[in-house]
Amino acid sequence: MAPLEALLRHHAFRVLALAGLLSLGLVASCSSAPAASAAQVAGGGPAAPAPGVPGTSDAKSLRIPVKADGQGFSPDRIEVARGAQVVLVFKRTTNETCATAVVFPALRIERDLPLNQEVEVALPTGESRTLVFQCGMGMYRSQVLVH
Ligand SMILES: [Cu+2]
Repeated sequence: MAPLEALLRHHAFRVLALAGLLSLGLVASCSSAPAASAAQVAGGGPAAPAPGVPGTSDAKSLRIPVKADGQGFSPDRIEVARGAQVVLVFKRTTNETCATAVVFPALRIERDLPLNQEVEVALPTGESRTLVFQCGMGMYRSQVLVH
């Protein structure tokens, strides 16, 4: 199957799935996400650092791995404490996804995600807000809650 064709099919499916969710009013519900994909990370608490990954950022920063694959980004919901030094470490693990880049619209950050390469994005956590990140076309959406 041609990659473009796969992408188009993927997006067509996502549109249908999103339309279905919208009609059910489930979009805003946490329970619509697979339980395993949600993560809560408290600043200063036991983090989930990627073992064996050489730290290129400040040792005190919280490094949160985010996987990009055929299901989109996981975890798709991340909570961090306001004021914490947070670095999201993205890694795309398959070509069977359109999440070949990650975009933070509110931050005007856009990064390519080369296959199997870690890409770090430091987050501003000075104010309480929800930071959405998504694939280049905005079909996969995840969020970071700063509070
Ligand atoms: Cu997409």
